[in-house]
Amino acid sequence: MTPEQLLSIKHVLLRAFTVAKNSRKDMSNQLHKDFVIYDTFQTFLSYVYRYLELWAAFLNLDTDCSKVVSMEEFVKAAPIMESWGIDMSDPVHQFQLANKDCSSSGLSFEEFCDWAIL
Ligand SMILES: [Ca+2]
Repeated sequence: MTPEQLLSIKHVLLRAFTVAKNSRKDMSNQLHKDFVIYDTFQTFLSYVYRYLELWAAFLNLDTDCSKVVSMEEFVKAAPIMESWGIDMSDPVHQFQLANKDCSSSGLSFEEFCDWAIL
């Protein structure tokens, strides 16, 4: 992982922030809708950790550094994902499940996270 890749975690933090602030059940207070507050901060930190792991995994799959994982990259990395405990007996099917917008270019980080977390 290059230093530039490590510095490009803004979207990781934004995703963790969004999930954490939306995890609060009581949304009657506007403060709870817009901010991570004391009781959601631990959730935020756990999501930062989880999404950083996913970001590192995504970068390993994105071998041409295009910020999307193509089907070719995805299929080629099937043994790696199998070692993570994911059933990759049909990698093309898994790619199709993850590629929610059916983009021909490949999987975005968000699509990869949604697929990996399910
Ligand atoms: Ca790529």
